[in-house]
Amino acid sequence: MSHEVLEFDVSSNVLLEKAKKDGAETIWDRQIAMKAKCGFGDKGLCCRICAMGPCRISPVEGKGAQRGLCGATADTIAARNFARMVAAGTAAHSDHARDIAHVMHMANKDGNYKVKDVGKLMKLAAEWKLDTEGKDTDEIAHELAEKALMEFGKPFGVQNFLTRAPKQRQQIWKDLKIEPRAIDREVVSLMHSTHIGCASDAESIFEMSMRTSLADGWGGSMIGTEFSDIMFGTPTARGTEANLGVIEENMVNILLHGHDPSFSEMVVLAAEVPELIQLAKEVGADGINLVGMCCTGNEVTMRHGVKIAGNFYQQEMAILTGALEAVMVDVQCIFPALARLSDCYHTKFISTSPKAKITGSTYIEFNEEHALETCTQIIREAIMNFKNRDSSKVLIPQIKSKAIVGYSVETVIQHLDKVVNSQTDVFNTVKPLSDVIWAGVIRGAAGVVGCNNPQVKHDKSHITLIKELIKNDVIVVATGCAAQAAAKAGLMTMEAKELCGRGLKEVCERVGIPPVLHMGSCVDISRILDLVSRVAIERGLDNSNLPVVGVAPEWMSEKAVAIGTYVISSGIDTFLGITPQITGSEMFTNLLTDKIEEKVGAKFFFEEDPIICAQKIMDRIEEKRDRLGI
Ligand code: XCC
Ligand code: SF4
Repeated sequence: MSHEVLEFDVSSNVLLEKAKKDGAETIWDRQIAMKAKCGFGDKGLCCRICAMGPCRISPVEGKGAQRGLCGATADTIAARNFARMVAAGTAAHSDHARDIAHVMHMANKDGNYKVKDVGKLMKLAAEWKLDTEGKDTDEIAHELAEKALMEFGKPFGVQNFLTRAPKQRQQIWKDLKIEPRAIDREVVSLMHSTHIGCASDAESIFEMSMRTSLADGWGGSMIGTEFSDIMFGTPTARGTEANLGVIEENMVNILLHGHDPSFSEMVVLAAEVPELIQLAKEVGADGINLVGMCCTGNEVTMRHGVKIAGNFYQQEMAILTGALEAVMVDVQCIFPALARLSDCYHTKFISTSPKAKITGSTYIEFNEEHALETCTQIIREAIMNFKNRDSSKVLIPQIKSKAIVGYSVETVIQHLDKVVNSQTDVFNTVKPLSDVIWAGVIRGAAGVVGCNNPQVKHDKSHITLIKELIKNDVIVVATGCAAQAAAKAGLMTMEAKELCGRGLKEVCERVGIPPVLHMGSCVDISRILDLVSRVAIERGLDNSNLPVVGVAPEWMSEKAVAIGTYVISSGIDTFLGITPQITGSEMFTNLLTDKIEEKVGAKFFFEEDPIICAQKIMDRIEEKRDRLGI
């Protein structure tokens, strides 16, 4: 049986036609208006961190300015710009995590936020050496939350979660002096070091960037994931659907977009309130249809199976359908353009976070104390807006795919356990996974992550690359908008095993998993770090010894820069499908794509062609296998 997979996302074509008719502006119009990119910025050679500048370094040596007014070279400027992206990305992931920790600090068995996964709470309490004797669940949650909040500002010591990494990796971090201390401290410290007249040595700036990024991966992001699981439930495998076709004509459609599950979880709860469903029927709809987008979409699909309307690039497309009663957003990856675009339709664009007030939106502040109340109010607004929908302006592309989502590390291990049945010594480990890799049935594993970027055709790099990898018996784990691209393309179904090589296909059949596993949102890349480290530890190796890679085929955000940096700092090669803005410095480019390997055992690869990128990944995986003698 052949399984049909789209090559890129086609749901948008018809909507872009519609946009023209409706007089609505999209990212493509703005891209045309933008004309050519700034050549200096594109190469990382523009510095505007002080008011003597902006200073632009000529990319041609010996021609034009070679130093900024303060004397900063191309190397310094490129490294500083990159470092500041790492700091911003780390800040974004970690500040999100901080909010989750605060929510856990208000856990109350009679309140809005209750501890959902008590087992995971107790495990983490033990891991963090919390004395739980004689304390009830809420008390333990509060104390653990306080410990997590200390991870952001503790004056001494390093991140608690570092001990999850293989011993060898911890030693590398120690030797390089890049063990991340308090999260806020790393961000602040990097901002300090990149201030005018501070660090100019590009290599040292990058080392500090690695330390800051590790505060993201093994700090903020890991706290975000673990504490979300405790509060909202650890994801388990479940079915869902993905793409704009999940928007339904006869329903009150509400799009959830953003990142923080403490908001989206409450919206999910509120959407189930019987009076609200009744109200939706009273206004003539069949019910309430909650659909997700970007990482918030991943959070709620992993835990509730909420359908996925699309990824980053589709946020405007969803509104163009004319069938959304409301778009509810919190933080990150929300186009400011959505405000103007919503005005072309009846859609209410509702911002909720004091951290992300958006010009032209309706602002209804979400506050954890009155969480359910606020979400109920917002949903009510959406329902009351149904009558304003202009049916002549509705066009929903009937495209969607089924998908299985919800692969937390716990769920992956559970699935593996099923196939090795009752061999108690391997129970609850990743041994079956490492066994199939060692046996060569699976050649390796790839984490495919990240955004969409108009520099490439929507989802094409994601899909092409993933298909090549599974064809070559590389199992794929995915998060973020890459995961949504895979879901929309039908790659997260059992049928997708037909696209795999013989070995991976057999594993999928025996374990009962699709070849591409949805591991969650972008903070959930911490799940991938955890899984890889478990395999390494189980074999007595370091992450850098394993035939595993990270790939961000269509990345665009500062968060992605932080991620790529902590992934290589964790010993895992990272392939970027979009070249970062650093190529104006040959020295810094060489450092990232070559020299850094001597220090951390991994490096960056820049490759924009997904087919060639897949080949390079396979070469690297086979190289690692050879070195292991497997
Ligand atoms: Fe944002 Fe997290 Fe990128 Fe998607 S993948 S565009 S960062 S939503 Ni995280
Ligand atoms: Fe120019 Fe130096 Fe100021 Fe940057 S820090 S803008 S290179 S003077």
